[in-house]
Amino acid sequence: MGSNPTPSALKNMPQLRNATLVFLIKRSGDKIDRVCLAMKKRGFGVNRWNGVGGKLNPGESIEEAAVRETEEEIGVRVRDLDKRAILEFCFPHNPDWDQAVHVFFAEKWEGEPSESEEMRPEWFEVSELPFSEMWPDDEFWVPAVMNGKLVKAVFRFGEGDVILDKTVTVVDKLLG
Ligand code: 6U4
Repeated sequence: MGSNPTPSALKNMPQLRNATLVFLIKRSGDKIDRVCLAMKKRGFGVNRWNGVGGKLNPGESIEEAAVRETEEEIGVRVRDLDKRAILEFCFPHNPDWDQAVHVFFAEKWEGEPSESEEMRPEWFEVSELPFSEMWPDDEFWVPAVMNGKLVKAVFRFGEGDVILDKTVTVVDKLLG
């Protein structure tokens, strides 16, 4: 009895809610040289520069949510989405915040990034990203993604968004 703990351990694994994160990018030749970040004006991640995105609506695919959130938050309609990372964020002190974030580049869009009630967009040189005003995990995966790598990562946060532990892996393929 109780010799194999795996099934109950698996049963207790939380199903992470999906969320999206989209970076509009501009290239110079092959290299990304500019990226659009947006200052979060309210709610989760307030006062941080971030990509745009958010939670899925019922029945929506991850890609549909990425397109909708980008339009709602900075007023542009993206025409392409290229998945570059899957990040799992866990907050043991507040599991309601746990999420799997699907990160995309967009290189084609209609409209110009413009401010909404939720976000204020701005273009940054990739060499001058404002990491001290971004989520603290960003410095551990954003540079690799901007260099063309595909990344899978898991971050566990404590109170005050302190990183308790992390695993960041460059992968050949992103599944899921
Ligand atoms: P509401 O305000 O309910 O409409 P919504 O825009 O759907 O919210 P929100 O604001 O919870 O969703 O979205 C969270 C956003 O923050 C997503 O784009 C993912 C991103 N995000 C969450 N944790 C992050 C982290 N640790 N590092 C990071 N981005 C993170 O770079």
